[in-house]
Amino acid sequence: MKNRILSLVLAVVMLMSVGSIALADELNLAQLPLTTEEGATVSILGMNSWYSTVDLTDAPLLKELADRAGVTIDWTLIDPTVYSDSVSPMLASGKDLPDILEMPDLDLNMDYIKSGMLEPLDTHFDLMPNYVAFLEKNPSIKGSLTADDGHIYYVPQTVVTHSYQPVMMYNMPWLEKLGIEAPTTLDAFVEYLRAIKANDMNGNGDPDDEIPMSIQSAFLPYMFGPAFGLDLVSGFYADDEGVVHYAAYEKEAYKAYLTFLHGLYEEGLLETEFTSLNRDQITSRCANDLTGVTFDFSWQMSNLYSAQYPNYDGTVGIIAGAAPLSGEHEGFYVARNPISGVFGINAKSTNIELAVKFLDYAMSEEAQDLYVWGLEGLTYEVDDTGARHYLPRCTEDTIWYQGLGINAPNMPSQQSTPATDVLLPEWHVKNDREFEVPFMRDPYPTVYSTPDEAAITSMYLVDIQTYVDERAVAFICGYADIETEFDGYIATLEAMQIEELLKVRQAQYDRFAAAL
Ligand SMILES: [Ca+2]
Ligand SMILES: [Ca+2]
Repeated sequence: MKNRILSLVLAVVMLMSVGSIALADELNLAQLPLTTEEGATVSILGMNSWYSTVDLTDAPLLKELADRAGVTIDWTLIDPTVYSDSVSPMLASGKDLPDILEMPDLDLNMDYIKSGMLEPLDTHFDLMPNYVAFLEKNPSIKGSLTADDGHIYYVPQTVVTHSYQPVMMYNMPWLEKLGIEAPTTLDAFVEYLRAIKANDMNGNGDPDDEIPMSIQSAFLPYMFGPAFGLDLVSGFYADDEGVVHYAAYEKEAYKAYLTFLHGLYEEGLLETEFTSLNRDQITSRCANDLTGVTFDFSWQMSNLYSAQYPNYDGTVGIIAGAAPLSGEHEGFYVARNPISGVFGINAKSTNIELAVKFLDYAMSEEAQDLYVWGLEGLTYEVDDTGARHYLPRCTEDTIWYQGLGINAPNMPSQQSTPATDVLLPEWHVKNDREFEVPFMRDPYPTVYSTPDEAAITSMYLVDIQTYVDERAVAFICGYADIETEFDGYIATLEAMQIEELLKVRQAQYDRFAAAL
């Protein structure tokens, strides 16, 4: 399930790979150029473009960035699809590494940090005004990036967290036909599914060809967990008092969640083959007007699902988002953690000061503006009201556009909501602000593990997750009986050392909270 979610997230990151927007006249904290030394060079190890036919070595926007900084960049760029496999051995050998390193992962077990290969950036914060300002504006990112020794070793690349995340999506014409609003409670939701079953919603004369609900099984926890007060997406989560829980080990609430889903399954409202349903099948159901509700990354509602309907004209959503479902608990959506990548500085570099300054400049508002918008006249124009518009070539000539270095996968670029908005129809943007963003709740944060914590986690967590996933399907489908076997399930989790893991997560959460 984890891998599935990860690949979904990745797909969306790629679709939405747009960085932060900024006003051109925003205060620029870096003193430019960063150096007046002739021939100054900064070497960088980073990801090349996600487009296999694009090489970012001479990308004009990144060249522009380097020119303003007064440096030449010596790139080592590697295909993102093999980045981890290629870079990990290079980092392990530690020989002849560039000054700035885009890491192969978030280093959550601090393997690279503890190896001593990275310069502690906070010891250079007097040279990093842009990054210091960023951390002040983003305390939870600061909390995530503060290692257990109190130092900060990385600069982040970030993604949008609260907009365009996984949400409920309804067949709006069907709701209208039934004369009802989008359900906001579990009870009203079940009534909606029953009405679909009972009626010929698509008007083809067959009352039985509709499939009430089309949900990929990985999204069931997103969709129904919150109504029971559970963040099953994060798995571990902290309550308002800062106490960490494991959602699938919440005796009352998780049992109620499973009982509800088993009821849907028994009534034929959750389809028999729900574990194998995929996005292509859901898309095809939309094309044939066969289904009443789905749950997916918001991104899909306009460009994928609504677009399947012949009468969709881009102005009104056919498959459109709505508020989350509430039960005994107020519904919410689970947002995403912001950090998608990290950059560090090679502690053995002979060029640390300039590398620090350049990495800081690469985080500046000015640099972010360049990654997102490019340059006036090249990628965008400004209208009479001062608003920016991308030039037609940006959407017509993808390879040229990507080749500019837009959204910079090899830089600490910050994805932003406004820059994503411009790629979506107006109704979808409104939908996001009205029905999606207000209900987002932060997931369990990204937190470093100490080596001891990492050892405990790797010893127990995978087995626990596998067991939980397998039992969830068994309880929902009725292969296991909730009334007689749920207590045994809880006892098994205890035997699998769930309490030890909770202690680890609690200690990590406490460090995160203290670093805020
Ligand atoms: Ca029907
Ligand atoms: Ca029908």
